[in-house]
Amino acid sequence: MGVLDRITGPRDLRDLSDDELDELASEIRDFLVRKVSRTGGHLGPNLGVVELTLALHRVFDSPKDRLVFDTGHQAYVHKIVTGRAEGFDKLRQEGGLSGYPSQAESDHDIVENSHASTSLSYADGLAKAFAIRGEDRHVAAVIGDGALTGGMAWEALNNIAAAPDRRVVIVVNDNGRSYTPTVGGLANHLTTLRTNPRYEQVLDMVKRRLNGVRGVGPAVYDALHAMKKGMKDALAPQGLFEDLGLKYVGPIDGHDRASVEQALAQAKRFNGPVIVHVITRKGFGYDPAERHEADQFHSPGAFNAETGEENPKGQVWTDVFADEMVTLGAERKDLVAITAAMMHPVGLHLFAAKYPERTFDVGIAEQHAATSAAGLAMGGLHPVVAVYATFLNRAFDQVLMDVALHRCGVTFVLDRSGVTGDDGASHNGMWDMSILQVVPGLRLAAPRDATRLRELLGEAVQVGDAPTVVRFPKGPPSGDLEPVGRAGGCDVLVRSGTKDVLIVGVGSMAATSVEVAERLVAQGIGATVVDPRWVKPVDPALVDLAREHRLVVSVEDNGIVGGCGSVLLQTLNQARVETPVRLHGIPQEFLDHAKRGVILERIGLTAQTLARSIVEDVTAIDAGQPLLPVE
Ligand SMILES: Cc1ncc(C[n+]2csc(CCOP(=O)(O)OP(=O)(O)O)c2C)c(N)n1
Repeated sequence: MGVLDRITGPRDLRDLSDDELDELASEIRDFLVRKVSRTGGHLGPNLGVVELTLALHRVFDSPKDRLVFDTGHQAYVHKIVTGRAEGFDKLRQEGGLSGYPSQAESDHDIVENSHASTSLSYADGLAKAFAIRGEDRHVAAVIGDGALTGGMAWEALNNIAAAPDRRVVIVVNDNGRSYTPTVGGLANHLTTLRTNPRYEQVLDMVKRRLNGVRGVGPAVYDALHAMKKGMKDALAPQGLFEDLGLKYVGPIDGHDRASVEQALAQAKRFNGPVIVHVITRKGFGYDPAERHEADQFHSPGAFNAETGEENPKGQVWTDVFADEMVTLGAERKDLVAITAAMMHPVGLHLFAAKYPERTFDVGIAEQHAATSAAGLAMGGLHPVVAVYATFLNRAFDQVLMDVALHRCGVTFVLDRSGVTGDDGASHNGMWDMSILQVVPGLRLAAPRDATRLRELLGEAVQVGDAPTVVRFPKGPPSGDLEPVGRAGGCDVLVRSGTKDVLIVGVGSMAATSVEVAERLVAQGIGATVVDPRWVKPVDPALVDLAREHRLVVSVEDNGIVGGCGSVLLQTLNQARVETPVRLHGIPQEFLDHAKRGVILERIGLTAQTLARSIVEDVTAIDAGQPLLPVE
């Protein structure tokens, strides 16, 4: 029986000897590699925080004290020591453990939103609440150097620092990387802290040397001491944190558990806001991860645990975008690319390799990315901002007021739109087509296949006086679907039989809609399928087509509220088109994690379920009855 088998909760960690704790750390690393190799998941970040997490749970008394993990992708070790090791067989799968903290799973989890840079704000609020309620509880927030580049983290620091009695321990888990190395002034500052000799040591050395010179030394030392702050800044400019009024402890070797524990205990005793700067290595202890240049196994799919080789994926949407950006970059010298700390995941690495001077990694700063893009556009360039769809939510006001109001030609490329699945509620890209509908002048394209992605991206970057958006899902595109005709700017994909049903298939749902049509036609129902290509603004051709059919059906991989279908319905209403309209999309809920296909099945976005529902609607229309309500 290993040490890990004896751990049922954090209390069990308290009685372990140093040797047992070392053994436990090693068992946890083996466990992580073994389990994540089968399911895929956030490996590198978790291998880096094994000692840190053990130390946190030995110093703080969770769940009385609150541990908040920023982003939450590095909470696997926390899950293991809080009694959830068995759940790792079904990590990120339907009914299994979430890849992030989850209130439903454990009292030890509180913050489960995996959008970055929020932990310090939650911690600030929790500490205020404990103080007002007179509860003797501490809060420790773990934030990576990547998440610390996000604006919200600095808004929180500004507040936390203003309350010297607020009991918040901020652990900066500094591994120098987001996916790729963290960039920017803050990253440079952390590097300086990391690599410079600690100023106390240097001061000691100066003191020893000067005191050795009789008559001169002490006076000079006193003068020096008076200038301590200036001296300190010159040697190791940690002024950044201290000038904010935050106590700084560090840098600490994050793989030396005893040192981390000592620093955390000291910080806890301080009873005020303290930054504990811990240096860790992403992927620590697993050679293939440590050597993995692109992202040190930040979030691999399933892989061979012996060799570290990832299972082959085939071409995904991101690859098509990556390739097309290089082509467009050659044609358009004014094209610039922006990533918010996700160069490889959004596919800008190829463009960056070719045009480094035209590529900007702005850190985990989607808001800044959008407004900075507006500035670039005002300066005469055409920026392409590539982010995951769900993270654009952060920058809604910037898209609306800074880009659209100023009529800036900026193209937003939204990868991982629609149902993404494995990463749970916060990662589904199901909000963009609703929130962006309200932005005046914005044009939004949803390509159905690889050829249309290239085509629509090319069209988008031609628009110089308004924001454009191109959104596509996770995974591989379906094979190219050639049109049989054109209606306005829409591609007609199927025109079969009488004009009974008009199906408007948005983006990846176009392929599903074609399958639906085949099923309808097999049952003697005539069907037309169109892919609008540009879903915003609504193409007037759709209004004419809707008028000619007996039922209009929209199918989209986006929240049903305020999405494309809903705007189409509104447009038809305003045009006084009386054809009944049925909307299909993602129910407006926070969807639990599971594979994309499983979720699409569950929410009825499959050809079989859609066809069944349409047949029911057509039957009702034939019988002169109203359409049945949605279940
Ligand atoms: C708002 C937002 N943008 C982007 C991401 C995607 N993302 C997840 S983890 C990560 C890097 C985090 O780096 P860091 O905080 O240093 O943690 P590490 O993985 O290095 O431990 C990014 C960019 C996110 N979760 N939230």
